[in-house]
Amino acid sequence: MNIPDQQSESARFPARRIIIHVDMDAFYASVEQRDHPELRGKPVVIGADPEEGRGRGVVCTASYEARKYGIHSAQPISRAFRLCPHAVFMPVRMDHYISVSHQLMEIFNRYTPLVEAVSLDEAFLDLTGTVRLMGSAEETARKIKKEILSRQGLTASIGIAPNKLLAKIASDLNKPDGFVVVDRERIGEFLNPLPVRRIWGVGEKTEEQLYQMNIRTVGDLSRLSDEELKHRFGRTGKILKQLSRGEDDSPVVPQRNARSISNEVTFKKDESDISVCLNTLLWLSEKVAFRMRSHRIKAKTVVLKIRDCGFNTWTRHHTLIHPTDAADTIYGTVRKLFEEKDMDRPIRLLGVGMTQLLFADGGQTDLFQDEKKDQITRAVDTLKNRYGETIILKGGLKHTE
Ligand code: TTP
Ligand code: MG
Repeated sequence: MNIPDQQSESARFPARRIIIHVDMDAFYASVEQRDHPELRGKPVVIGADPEEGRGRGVVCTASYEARKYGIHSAQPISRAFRLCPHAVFMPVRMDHYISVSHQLMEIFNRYTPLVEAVSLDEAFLDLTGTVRLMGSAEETARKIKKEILSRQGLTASIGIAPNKLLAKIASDLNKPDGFVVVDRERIGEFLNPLPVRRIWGVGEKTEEQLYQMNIRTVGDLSRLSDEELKHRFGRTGKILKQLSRGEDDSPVVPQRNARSISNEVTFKKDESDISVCLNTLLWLSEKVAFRMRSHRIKAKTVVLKIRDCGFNTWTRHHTLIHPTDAADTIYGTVRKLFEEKDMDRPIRLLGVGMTQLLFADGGQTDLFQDEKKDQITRAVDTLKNRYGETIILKGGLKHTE
């Protein structure tokens, strides 16, 4: 093993950025509990109709009370029903959640123009430039949390850190209603004890490999020698090391500067249930559409990405006559593309994206702008290509039954 790098942490994080990651707690379920006070404190499951245990389709989310029974996102609804038949099962009111999301994003935008909506209930905010005007980032983050509660009656978990990677890990650490600050001088102290799984890109398979090497924590990983990492993981080893040291210089990109918008998920176990796949495509379409609408963007080209269990990857495009930001149009198109593909092997990954972005006000984004693909995106892509694991979603689509 290598002796840990002696370079001081502030030297490794030179640009003093302050990023926060806000993630709403049990989002759809919390909105329902807010709107229906009689549901507060009760197990609430949002998703497909359980039909007394015979229902097809999946759980979108579950209140924290329901999670105690083992219910979680992307679980077959029939399984959720078996786990807790007395839970309150409710359908998805997507339009409603979208309008709540827009109001949340409005709150964020009042604090900084650098807001990157990652999904309906999640955003990165770059607060670096706001300190002089608004006081410490911690104060600002607390104000945001308070404002979300007072205006929307909802709780959020927030992570504050010198970069996106650490902010995202932090927001997830103390859910629900979490507030975790990562001190730039104590990044090692923060990261080292965490299970290695907390690192972006480390999914079940990499975790297994690392366990075999007796690597359990992020600290263990960061102490592995470069040679060993290279030997075991090839080029990805270097990236793993950077991530394990909490290094990430990717910027917070407001959607207006993006060239395409996409969301994807990797199933924890390869999926052959078509209804689960279609449900996931619907959810991904909703996410993409939401991101477009919140930034007043429309787009013409719909992209479907599929990876099967053998790591064969296909992308299929369809260009619409009119630009859209409507989830049902996007879903209708990807669904068709999906059905045309005739999959004969279980699916590992699904992605939905839109390219040829147009601003709703008529302007076109600079599609050819030579925007350097940021380091973390490359890192995560490389890991995904190599290991195909759950990366985007902290909880991932857990098909563990
Ligand atoms: P998440 O932020 O992953 O989950 P959450 O907000 O419900 O719970 P928490 O963050 O406290 O762990 O997703 C946000 C919303 O996206 C969620 O409320 C429902 C929806 N969703 C799906 O529809 N399908 C899924 O598989 C997942 C993971 C989320
Ligand atoms: Mg959430």
